[in-house]
Amino acid sequence: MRTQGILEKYRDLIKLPKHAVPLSLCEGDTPLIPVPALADRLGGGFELYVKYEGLNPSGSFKDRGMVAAVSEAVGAGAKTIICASTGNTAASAAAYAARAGIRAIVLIPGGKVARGKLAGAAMYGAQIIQIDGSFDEALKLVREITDKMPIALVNSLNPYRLEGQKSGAFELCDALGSAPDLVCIPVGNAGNITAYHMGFTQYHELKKTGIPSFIGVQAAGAAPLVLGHVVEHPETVATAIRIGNPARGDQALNVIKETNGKMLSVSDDDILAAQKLLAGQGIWVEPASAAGLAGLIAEVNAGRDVRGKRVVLICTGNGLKDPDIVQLPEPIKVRPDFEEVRKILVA
Ligand code: AN7
Repeated sequence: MRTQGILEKYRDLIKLPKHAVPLSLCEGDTPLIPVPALADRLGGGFELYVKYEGLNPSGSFKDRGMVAAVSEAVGAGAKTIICASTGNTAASAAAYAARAGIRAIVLIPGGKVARGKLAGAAMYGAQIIQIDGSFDEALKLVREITDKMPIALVNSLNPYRLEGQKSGAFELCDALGSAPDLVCIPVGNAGNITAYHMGFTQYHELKKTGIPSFIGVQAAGAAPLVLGHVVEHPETVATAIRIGNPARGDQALNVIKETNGKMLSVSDDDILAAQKLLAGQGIWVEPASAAGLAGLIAEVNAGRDVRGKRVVLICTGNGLKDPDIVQLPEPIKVRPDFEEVRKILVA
């Protein structure tokens, strides 16, 4: 049973100021699930794992960084935190603000925020403000607000977000005995890929665990880091990564360069197909979280040799976050009668 969170578990490795307060929803320590059937579909001969981050307390990877950011903010005296969000950051900020007894304000882009995320933010008690604009505009606004008002910013521009987030890399090294060879990760605002690289680098300096290559994956309609320019009107079914001007884009590109990795984009159809493949293994993730697998498939199809390697897909958010993406079949309706149901089962 998990009885402590990442701040306690990795207290010697996560660098927070002295004023940071204890805070935990027992986040982290998420499953690393082997998916050999998917590896076989890709030609086999390698190890493939899903790091199932959707099993964090608020249902996404964001909890790792958020617990650190809120711990620091509260210790510094903050009574209110704010973030711009495509949904998961909002739910996570709201959860940890509730836990710490402070106020959370979340700015979301107009439309297209998945219902499970908004429901979470509302349930945890955050004030939700929808702006008539994009995530990128919301983030700009949040920067201005936190410059001018006594409100703490908890987007991943906040360095403590990365401090907590890097714990995912520690867990991978602990579980596998050393770093995997390749990490496939969806990229939106680029905080997560930056943090994982920080984590692997820190662990390697301490324990010689190695540093993996990174495949960063964006949605084709929101792929500024692949295109090399800001995308004014990002569009993708993977609304979590509907971001046209990533705050940590340059750092993400550095990670790719340093680790001999690749930043690529995949179509919405490929993302949804990858989501179905994962669900076929019993692992239901939200669309953005399937982008890593879609990217790996694209790379293997393009000739990347992964034989003999250990590959990890970072599946960032739970499928329950975005129920509306699922096309529900019309249920078959019957009277509660054995014969009627039997006829359907043998048809
Ligand atoms: C499921 O919640 O940006 O590259 O505001 O929710 O670190 O931004 C979400 C991002 C991947 C991309 N997968 O991570 C937000 C937000 C899921 C996400 C990403 C997000 P970053």
